[in-house]
Amino acid sequence: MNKSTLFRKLLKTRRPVLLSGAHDALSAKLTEEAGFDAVWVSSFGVSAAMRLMPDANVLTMTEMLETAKGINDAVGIPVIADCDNGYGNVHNIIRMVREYERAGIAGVSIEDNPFPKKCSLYPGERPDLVDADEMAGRIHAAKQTQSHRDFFVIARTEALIAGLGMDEAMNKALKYEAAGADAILIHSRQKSPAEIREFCRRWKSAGRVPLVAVPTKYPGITSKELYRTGIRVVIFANQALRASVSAMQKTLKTMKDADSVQAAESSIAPLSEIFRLVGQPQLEANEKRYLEGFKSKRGAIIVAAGFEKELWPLNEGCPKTLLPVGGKSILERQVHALNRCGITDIAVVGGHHAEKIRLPGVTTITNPRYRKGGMLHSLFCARERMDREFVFVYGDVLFDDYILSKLLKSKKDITLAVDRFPNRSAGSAANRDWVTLDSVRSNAPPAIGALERVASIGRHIDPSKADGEFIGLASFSDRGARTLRDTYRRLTSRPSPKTSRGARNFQNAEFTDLAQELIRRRQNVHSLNIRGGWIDIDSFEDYRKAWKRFSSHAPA
Ligand code: SPV
Ligand code: MG
Repeated sequence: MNKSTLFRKLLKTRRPVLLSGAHDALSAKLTEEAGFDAVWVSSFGVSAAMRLMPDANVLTMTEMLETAKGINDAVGIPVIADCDNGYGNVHNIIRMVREYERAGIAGVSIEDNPFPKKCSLYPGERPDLVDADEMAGRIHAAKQTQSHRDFFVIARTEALIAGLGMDEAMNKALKYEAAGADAILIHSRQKSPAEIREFCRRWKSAGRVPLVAVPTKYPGITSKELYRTGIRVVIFANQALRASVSAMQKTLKTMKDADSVQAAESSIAPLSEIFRLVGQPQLEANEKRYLEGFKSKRGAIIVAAGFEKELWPLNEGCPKTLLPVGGKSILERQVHALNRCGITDIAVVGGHHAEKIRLPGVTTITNPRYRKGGMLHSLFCARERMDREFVFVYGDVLFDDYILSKLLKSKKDITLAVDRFPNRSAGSAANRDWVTLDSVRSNAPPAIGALERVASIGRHIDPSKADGEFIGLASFSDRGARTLRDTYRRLTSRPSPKTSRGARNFQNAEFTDLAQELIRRRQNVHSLNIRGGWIDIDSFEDYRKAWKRFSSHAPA
């Protein structure tokens, strides 16, 4: 419900509507929690607390409005803003009403002080008020400007404080009512509520709109007593501010005297209370809902365990994946590429000099059997990370981002990046992961970016008959990961099982042996067709090529 409407509903109850002054969002929240009906944005309090300024129109309307907005946003109850004299003449009031209403403030109070004003409670202050017609013009302007019919405009008269007497106070109030005021705030600084009672008595027969009072100077009276004399709205304007000053002074002295915070601990709000007030539990909930929920849950496993004699002595003291290529190691380039595609949960399975693999944000898993087992065993050293979708990367392959981002978009359960235009003569053709595809029947050129079913994979394939080469980059959906795990478990739990082709058993197998076994078991394995944009480093010649490529290109 609109807060102005809510405020008007409060006025229909048979009890005083009780407001307490707030100077910031926190004090407003405490006001609401204490059970007050609405918040009074006190010009006295905001000037003092927000800027350490006297209540004398020193703060601008914008500063007051900013605070009122913060207050209004912090609470569900209506907020009535003390807008002093309206910050100028009617032009200022027109803008002010527009801005305050737009901010969701339920109503404003405008007083008949001139601009600039001084707080009427200051000692010796005897304001010269603007004449009643000018003030009536302010109220009329405010009422004409509001867009919601329930926006609430309180006309406040300082006539009693200015010493103009009861008759003049009554005349002014009636004029403001005639100009459209929704309520009259009759202010007094006498020590007794006598003049307020007298005003109420007269108003009963002369006025129609509700009366508002601020019993700062006659504090002995309760809001219920005021209600019985004819006041509908009671404002406890600055007591909360003053309480906070006393509490801070006392605590600061205690801590300073004791030279420790311990002495204050028992008399101050626990940290948990501040956490609660600012909604810290909601912060955690939001984080789970909006941040973690949208973070890529996909992890990556980089297998970099092997020792390749072809590269000796380059890899004598470090794993191949740490060899620098154009200023960054192969592994760093891989990790950065994964990060750029939103994958931050990365594990590297190391073997040969695994202790050297230390990269921020990357978990190192060691395969102590790296000399005996094949690549597959190394991959399954990270089986704990295969309980959800993941990307699998050979530790010696560098690839362009486009390949990875296309692979991540694949909706297939198991997708292998396959170069459809491999250089069949380069390097040792026998040690490469050749692929044949189901669909390749015609002479039509391969569709780059397309997904096709893999018919067979492995080193056993005749390079001249291969449709492409697996580049060492694969993605698995949740289901694909489950299939991979289950199949591996079944194969390795049998005594010395044979792979479909070649490898002595699955303990020593290559990744492609398991992929081939999946195909044999009629599981779908797909290729993502690519053309170039990658390089694997198996020899000095590859390493030299990689250097050439990455010292003249933008980093991969
Ligand atoms: C305020 O709180 O700013 C008021 C009320 O205007 S009083 O200070 O009591 O005048
Ligand atoms: Mg004020």
